[in-house]
Amino acid sequence: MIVILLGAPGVGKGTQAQLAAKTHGWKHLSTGDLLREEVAAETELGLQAQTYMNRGDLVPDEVMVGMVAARIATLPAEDVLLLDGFPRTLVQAQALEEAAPSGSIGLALYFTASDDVLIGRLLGRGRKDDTQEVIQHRLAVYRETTEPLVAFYRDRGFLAEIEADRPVEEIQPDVLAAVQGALSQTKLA
Ligand code: B4P
Repeated sequence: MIVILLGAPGVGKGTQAQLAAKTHGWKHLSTGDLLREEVAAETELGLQAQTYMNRGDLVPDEVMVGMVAARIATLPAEDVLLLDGFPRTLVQAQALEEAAPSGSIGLALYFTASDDVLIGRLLGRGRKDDTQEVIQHRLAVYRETTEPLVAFYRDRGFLAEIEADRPVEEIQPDVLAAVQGALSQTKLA
């Protein structure tokens, strides 16, 4: 089953996904991490992506779809894959529906926190793309381009909302409960 992690930059998608994957033996695919690996290896894709990431813009859809599609097409039915940072646009969401094994998208976890919390966390994280100006831009891009996916997945009956302005270890049980709930639904179907 594919579990999509949705939410603003800095809401803690990566933090929750890493911990949950380690604890429960789930798979974790982070498009941000994949891009940062490409940047570190100075590949052609990485050099292209870096310009977008440093500005706080999204990397073009065709690059991202190419990166994810091949990795999910062969997902065994019994595996749980936490898809962290993808999709971020409607085009990516539609491409995911085409590339994913039939019926495998089972849940979209939507993490929420106020802008003040997000900005504080990102400034604290201190990554290269975490400057005040870039953060403001990333939040604006998120509101305009990614947030509409909340309604997209709510309409499909996949959405579970998680209040993320809480300690990491308080959020984890909610992640587990939502995944287990979705898994039991897919077994009933
Ligand atoms: P990502 O790497 O996906 O990063 P993110 O959304 O900024 O952060 P996340 O929500 O995972 O927060 P984190 O756990 O780190 O994206 C980076 C860039 O890559 C994008 O801007 C874009 O350019 C590009 N990109 C990636 N995917 C793309 C796509 N599909 N299409 C186009 N472009 C794409 O947590 C943040 C901080 O908060 C950490 O310091 C953490 O320790 C702290 N924290 C987390 N949870 C906390 C909690 N509960 N309490 C206190 N602190 C917490």
